[in-house]
Amino acid sequence: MRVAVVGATGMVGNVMLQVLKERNFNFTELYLVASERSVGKKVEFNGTTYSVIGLQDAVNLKPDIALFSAGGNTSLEWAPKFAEVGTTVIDNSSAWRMNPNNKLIVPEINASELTENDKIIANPNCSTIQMVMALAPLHSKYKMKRLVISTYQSITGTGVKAVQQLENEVNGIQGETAYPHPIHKNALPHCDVFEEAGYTKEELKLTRETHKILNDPSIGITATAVRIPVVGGHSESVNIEFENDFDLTEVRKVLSQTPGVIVQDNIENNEYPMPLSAHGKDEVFVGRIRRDLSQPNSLNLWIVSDNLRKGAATNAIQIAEYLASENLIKSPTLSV
Ligand code: 2RA
Repeated sequence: MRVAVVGATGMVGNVMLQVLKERNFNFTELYLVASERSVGKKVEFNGTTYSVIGLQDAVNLKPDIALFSAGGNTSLEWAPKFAEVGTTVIDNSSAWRMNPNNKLIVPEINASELTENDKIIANPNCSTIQMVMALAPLHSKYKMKRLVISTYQSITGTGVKAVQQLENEVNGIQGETAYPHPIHKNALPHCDVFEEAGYTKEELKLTRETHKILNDPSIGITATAVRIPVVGGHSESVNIEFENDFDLTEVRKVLSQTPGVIVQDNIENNEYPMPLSAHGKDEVFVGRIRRDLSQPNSLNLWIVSDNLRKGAATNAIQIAEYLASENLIKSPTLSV
């Protein structure tokens, strides 16, 4: 299996390489791909020194799979070029997520939708992935009617510039900024850009992507996405109103039995999910499981996960693993 990592020098690209190694992903060739300014850069990976190549060279090599995390514009321009030569693209940007011709996949939920004809597959937004991982099994059992979501998102979701801004502010250094305000000792209700009706793109992603992944546009969803000065992962407070009542013990059991989800909920011992403990792990952690006493059939959850791993790199690689295990990757014909 010939694999290209497009955006290999970026934050998610680096985590993709780490996860490929951890999961012993079975590749015969690995191509590290980045923008022209990084071409030729040497990258050490798993005991081998790789030289970063450009996008057109990568297309010409016709990899079986291209894992993209290079921004929406690069995906829009280059994913079709890879697909044209027969490469299967798994894209971490928002470029293809809401396109009706492209699948939006969290393997534990809807990998079965995939066929060998899917050549550009969208990886959902990190805050969506961790939320639907916990909500999908509950939706199947109790049918969700409405969600009220508040997120508390890691600055790593914005990228290196944001991490640098926080470091500079902590150390009292003036420097480039990723946010319109200080992030140190602060909370910004502003993730991505403002769009319609006063919602940010991040908040609308939670609504639109959840509808697509669960294939149920009837669920009422409203979100407030907040950026906070942490680096370990995204946290989410989710209030769920179900069509039907539920048993709290059964809710815990359903979550505990969901692959990829770990229940951390023992308030007597101050045990609940936190970004610090979720950092570097692939699971989605759920705690503070409790009934909403203000209205019937309603539940509160606290959901935490490493946004660079299950929220991005690991989910994308799990899609690739599924495609490989189901023989859904038609290798491009290489010119002899
Ligand atoms: C963020 N989910 O956290 C978005 C993109 N990674 O900024």
